[in-house]
Amino acid sequence: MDRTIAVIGHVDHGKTSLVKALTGVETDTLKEERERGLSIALGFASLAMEAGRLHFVDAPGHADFIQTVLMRYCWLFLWRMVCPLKPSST
Ligand SMILES: Nc1nc2c(ncn2[C@@H]2O[C@H](COP(=O)(O)OP(=O)(O)OP(=O)(O)O)[C@@H](O)[C@H]2O)c(=O)[nH]1
Ligand SMILES: [Mg+2]
Repeated sequence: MDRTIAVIGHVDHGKTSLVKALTGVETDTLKEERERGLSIALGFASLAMEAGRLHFVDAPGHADFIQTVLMRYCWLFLWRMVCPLKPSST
């Protein structure tokens, strides 16, 4: 079964580095993120496990981006709520 883990924490505390160490994926993909060494947008990565995939949502930690984080997490939460309600194909 797939699981999603939100990686949230204080700015510059190693969230993106942790996700990269676990998955090999650099989630800071924007030019501005690389230039500043600071996450600006949500980043996504996943890891294949025996029991399914672990998905990581890497959030920016800087206070200036908290609104972006909350908005995007709300959308992700709603999406997770709505998708299981899709009618079956039978
Ligand atoms: N010494 C040390 N430095 C680390 C470690 N993990 C990350 N860093 C360094 O800390 C800095 C910030 O790492 P990031 O992974 O970008 O931190 P972040 O929490 O994703 O930062 P934001 O997304 O901007 O909040 C980088 O320069 C990393 O190289 C660690 O375990 N030890
Ligand atoms: Mg980061």
